[in-house]
Parts: sequence; structure tokens; C-alpha cells
Amino acid sequence: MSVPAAPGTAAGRPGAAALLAPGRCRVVGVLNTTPDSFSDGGRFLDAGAAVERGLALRAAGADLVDVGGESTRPGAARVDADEELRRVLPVVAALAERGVPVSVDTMRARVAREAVEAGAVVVNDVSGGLADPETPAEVARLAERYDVAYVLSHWRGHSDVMTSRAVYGDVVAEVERELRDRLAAVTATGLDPRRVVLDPGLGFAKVAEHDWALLRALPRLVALGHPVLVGASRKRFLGALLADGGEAPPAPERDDATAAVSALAAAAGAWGVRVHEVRASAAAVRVAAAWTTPAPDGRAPRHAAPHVPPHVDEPVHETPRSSP
Ligand code: PMM
Repeated sequence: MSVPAAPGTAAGRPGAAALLAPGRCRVVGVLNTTPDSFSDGGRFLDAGAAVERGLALRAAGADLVDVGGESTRPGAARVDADEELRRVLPVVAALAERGVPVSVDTMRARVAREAVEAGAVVVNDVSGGLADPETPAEVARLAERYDVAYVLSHWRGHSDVMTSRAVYGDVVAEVERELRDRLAAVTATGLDPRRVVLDPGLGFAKVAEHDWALLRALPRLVALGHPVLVGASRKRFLGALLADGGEAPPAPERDDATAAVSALAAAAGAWGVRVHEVRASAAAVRVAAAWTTPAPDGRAPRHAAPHVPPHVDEPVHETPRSSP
């Protein structure tokens, strides 16, 4: 299926249509306002620090800043909706007010609604509508008033059970089928398929070999006709690769490998990469765009010419955690 451009809405603010329009691979900066996310947990619990971080991610080249208030690392306990809202809403509102395109990383319909009303243009639901079946229906309703997109990830259960569900015969075929099933379910709620981004959910009910198989099969997922988002940043499979049989390096030391994934994912046709350290991936997706854009006498380009934002260094002070 090839999905035409998402419609805009007349809500008087920039929306998802520009983000979803054809162009180079988008860079989505990660901003977790949690005490316990594996990589940046505890750093941005304070709303002021979180807003500063979001602005730094944007200045470093993020096309979108993804604000999350609930950790999804293996074994993490759930937070209630009130606490999740307390963490994300002021940050979403402040960043949106300053013109930063914001997505909200939530599985909950209520958090999605309040975040979109506060200015978020993307709802990033790592459960693909399975954790809260109301979420895609809520996004469908919101799309009548706001120009929003919905990220539908492959998921098989919450953090407490996901490791035991990393069992596949053919991981690519099963993830593809489960994504198609979820796509049918979320569009049955009235959500316009042109607003749906797919994500293989690396690390979610997957072990390293599954993550690598899905990355190798990226062109097959891209061929489903929806924008595809890849969230490899600092994850366990990269730690295991770099460990080379020894101890996995701490999360921030996986950023070079993350940028390599960003370049390869962009060259394979990914719509976006979700990363903690934006600057290197912003460069990587531009390299991929230049690489895959043929000379003037060549064939049609796969990516449009990039816009290069100013270069800003991001501070890196990290607490190592177990990664998805
Ligand atoms: N991974 C995490 C959180 N949210 N969202 C999408 N769409 N895709 C992902 O792979 C993804 C996500 C877990 O990583 P984090 O704790 O560093 O945010």
C-alpha cells in the first residue's frame, strides 16, 4: 500500500503534515521526563531542565522532540496517568509554545488528548493501541480538530512481560503481520491511515538477533507504504555488539553506533530515527540523503535535499540503566 500525504487541519498551528511530507529522514530527539528510563532517566524530571534539553535537541537538529513520562525499559513499573501528565504536560506546552514540534510518548488516551491540546503534533504509542484501545480512537477524534500523526509500534506486552514474549519463528514475518493487524484495528477506529507511522519496536519483546533481523528487513517494512520510524538509540542490542563478548559499554558510549544505524536506516528508506544524541544522527541522515540522491542525469531521488540547522553541542551526563 502506498499512502498519500496526510491532510492538514485548520487549527491555526503547524501540524504533522509537514513532518510526514516526503523529504529526508527525520530526526526525533528523545526527552524522557522519568526517574527510571535506561539512558536519560532522572536527568529531566524537573520541567525547567526538560524544556532546556528539548530546546537543545531542537537546536542540534531534531525535527521533532519526543516527550515521555513513563519508562518502558524491561521490568519498569507503570506510573499512573496523573503522574504521567504531571511530568509531560508542562514540558509539551512550553516546547510547543516556543515553536518546537513535539510528540508525546504515551500509551494512554487521556495523556494523548491533553498533550495534543497542549500543542503536541504526534502521539507516539509504543503499544500500537494495545495498552489502551481508546488511544487510536482518541487520536482519530483529535485529528478532526488538529493536524496530528500517530506512531504505531510493534509491541507484545508491558515491560514486566515483554522479555518472555520475545519468541518468534520468523521475526520479520510476524512483526509485519502484527503491524498490519494493528494498522487495521487503529484505522477501524476512524483514524486516517495517512496519519499513521509504523515502528518495528526494537527491543520491545525482542532480543538482539530479532532487532538485527528487523533492521536488515527495513526495506520490507518501508514497502508497507507508511512512514517507518526506527528507535535503535543506545539499545541493548547495540551494547551487546560493542561489548564484543565483554561488558556492554554504558548507554552514552553507544551513540556512535546509533548514528551508524541512523545513516543505514535513512538509506534504507526510514522516515525517521528516534535518538538521544541528535547531532551525529542529524549529520548521518544528511549523508544518507546525499548518498541516495542521484546526480542530475540520474533516476528520481529517494529523498529531498536537506535543510541543515545550526550546529549546537549537546551536554551529555548520563546515568547507565538497563536498556530495552
Ligand atoms: N523506544 C523507547 C521509547 N519509545 N518509541 C518509539 N516509537 N520507538 C522506540 O523504539 C521507542 C519509543 C525506549 O527507549 P527510551 O527509554 O530510550 O526512550
